[in-house]
Amino acid sequence: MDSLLERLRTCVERGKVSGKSPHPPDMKGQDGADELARQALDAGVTPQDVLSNALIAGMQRVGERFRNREIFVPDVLMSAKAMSAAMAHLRPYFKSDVIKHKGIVVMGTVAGDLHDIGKKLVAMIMEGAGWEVVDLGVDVPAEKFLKAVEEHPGCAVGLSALLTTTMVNMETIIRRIKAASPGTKVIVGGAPLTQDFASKIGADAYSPDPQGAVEFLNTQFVND
Ligand code: B1M
Repeated sequence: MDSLLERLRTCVERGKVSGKSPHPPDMKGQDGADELARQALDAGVTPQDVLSNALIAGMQRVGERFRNREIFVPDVLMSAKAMSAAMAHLRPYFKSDVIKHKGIVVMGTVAGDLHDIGKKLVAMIMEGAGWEVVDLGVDVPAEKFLKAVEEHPGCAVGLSALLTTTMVNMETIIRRIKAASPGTKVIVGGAPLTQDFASKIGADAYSPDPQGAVEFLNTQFVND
């Protein structure tokens, strides 16, 4: 069991997407993140363990190696692909059996920022908790959030940012959402954020993880 998770973590670290992918050359012919995630779940490993102990742990290592200039952007992209391939197997486990949705959350990675793995993960866990997520994607400007808020009255908004240079864009987006629709609650998250920063930019909530975002939604928005 542990060895399956270790192998899966290595696939994320090394960017080994599937058995068919030729990258990295020294892992050619071996199972990749796609197959190993399936095998781990079939062997009874919990989706949470797969997520925390293989996928997130692997990506954490990728971040460290990237920071130390041991690997470069193309390597990180392959790791992101491997992580996405594995996450596809987790999605059904996080699907909600709540028939009636609790409400709508408009989610997006803010303008200038292309990181979407964390945002997709948060969206998946929100959906699993019974929320309908309207995912606007990455590099989302204020105008697009405003349009979505107008189209989904009563929704909450979730903003994600992974760069210190883009987290500052959250402030403008929040200001414009609040000007157009003062009652709209905005949750922010992403690795460089802090509660202090979130409070300064006028966010209603900050969470370092998906669960905190869901807890906030549940306390604020469950209407019956
Ligand atoms: Co980039 N990148 N990247 N990158 N990248 C980081 C963020 C970095 C920390 C790496 C490093 O230097 N160690 C660094 C930022 C430094 C900084 O700003 N201080 C960095 C950099 C510099 C860059 C580029 C500028 C590199 C370059 O081009 N020279 C460039 C910027 C491109 C752009 O956005 N304009 C860039 C590009 C990329 C790739 C495209 C190659 C790829 C992204 C692919 C993709 O997302 N589809 C990538 C990746 C993969 C990373 C790292 C390695 C991993 C990010 C990730 O997916 N983590 C990252 C280093 C790291 O974080 N360790 C790094 C896994 C994910 C599950 O975690 O996203 O944190 P995370 O989400 C978490 C929480 O933050 C939270 O919950 C999630 C689950 O636990 N959360 C929320 C997130 N959003 C939330 C919202 C909420 C609540 C919680 O409520 C709404």
